[in-house]
Amino acid sequence: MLIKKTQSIRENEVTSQEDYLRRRDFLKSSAIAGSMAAVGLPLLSSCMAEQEATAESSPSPVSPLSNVIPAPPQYSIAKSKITPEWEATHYNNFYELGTSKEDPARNAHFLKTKPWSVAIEGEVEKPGQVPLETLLRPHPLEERIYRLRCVEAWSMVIPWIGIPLGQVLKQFNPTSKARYVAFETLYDPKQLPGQKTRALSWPYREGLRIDEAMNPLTLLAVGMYGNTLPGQNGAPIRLVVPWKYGFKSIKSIVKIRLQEDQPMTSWNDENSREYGFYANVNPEVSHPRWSQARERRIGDWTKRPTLPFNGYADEVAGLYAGMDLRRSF
Ligand SMILES: Nc1nc2c(c(=O)[nH]1)N[C@H]1C(S)=C(S)[C@@H](COP(=O)(O)O)O[C@H]1N2
Ligand SMILES: [Mo]
Repeated sequence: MLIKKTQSIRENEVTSQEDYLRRRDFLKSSAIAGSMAAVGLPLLSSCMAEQEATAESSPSPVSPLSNVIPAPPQYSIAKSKITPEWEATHYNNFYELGTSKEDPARNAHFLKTKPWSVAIEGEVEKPGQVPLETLLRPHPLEERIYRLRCVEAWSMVIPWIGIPLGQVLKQFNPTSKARYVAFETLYDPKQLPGQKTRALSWPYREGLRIDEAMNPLTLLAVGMYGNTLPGQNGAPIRLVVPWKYGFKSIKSIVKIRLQEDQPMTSWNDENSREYGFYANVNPEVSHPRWSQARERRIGDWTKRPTLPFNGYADEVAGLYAGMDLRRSF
């Protein structure tokens, strides 16, 4: 039942990041005129099928998180409005684990998340390679129920568990030159077999301005629905920036670099006309290939209007005072 529903949503979707890549790769491979050297999605499915045969296909285990501070009232929501856990963990974008929505859950078992450490580099007084447990230890875990709006015009409501990114960054004493924060996903094609293809330039990279990073809404999530993150959702630690399109919320982070210059980011590098550095949810700025005025909440049958800053304007609109949000999209 649920599977059927998810698939029908997918068919009705606007042309997505996924379709864009498929089309781009089709163009690439036809340019190579039948050569088997064509890179991209066909290759991805065959190399994954090969691995599938040898690896055991149990889902990556999650464990319950305790002592979590419940979501404050402004981020609480009626339980019935939360996206069913099954949907949030089986309809994913994580191109390192495949480019269809079903691939990440299927391939998550390749990703090993213990041990895990995160490098904190650049404009900080106390840089270091920090084991995940050490990074988390000083901070209480908090629940935050946030809307997630993908640039492909679908959305969910997800109860995350994590720590505000700002609290974590402060531990390392950022210098006055720290104007931006750059993030990187793990690069290891054995664990993230999608990296054997050129779907994007790896590792996946994202970035925020320092004030965006310090905003209390910005979360480093380590769990969802009361448990640790499943691999497909970016285990063991990922970013959640609820007022921006989903692609800013980078998964499976191994490096955080504070720096003076605006960082290069994967989707912006892939196609800067379609995916901006800021990527604030904005119903008034269309994607070049579709409108962003409405969205399909996963599980709903009808579309709903998309809200400016995904409904978080009171908290974040001030960060962009004086900026032209059509040009800096
Ligand atoms: N490393 C990495 N992070 C990523 C992606 C990805 O492909 N790779 N996809 C992004 C996109 S497009 C979205 S919408 C969200 C989806 O998060 P979810 O699958 O947990 O809902 O993850 C983002 N983070
Ligand atoms: Mo997305």
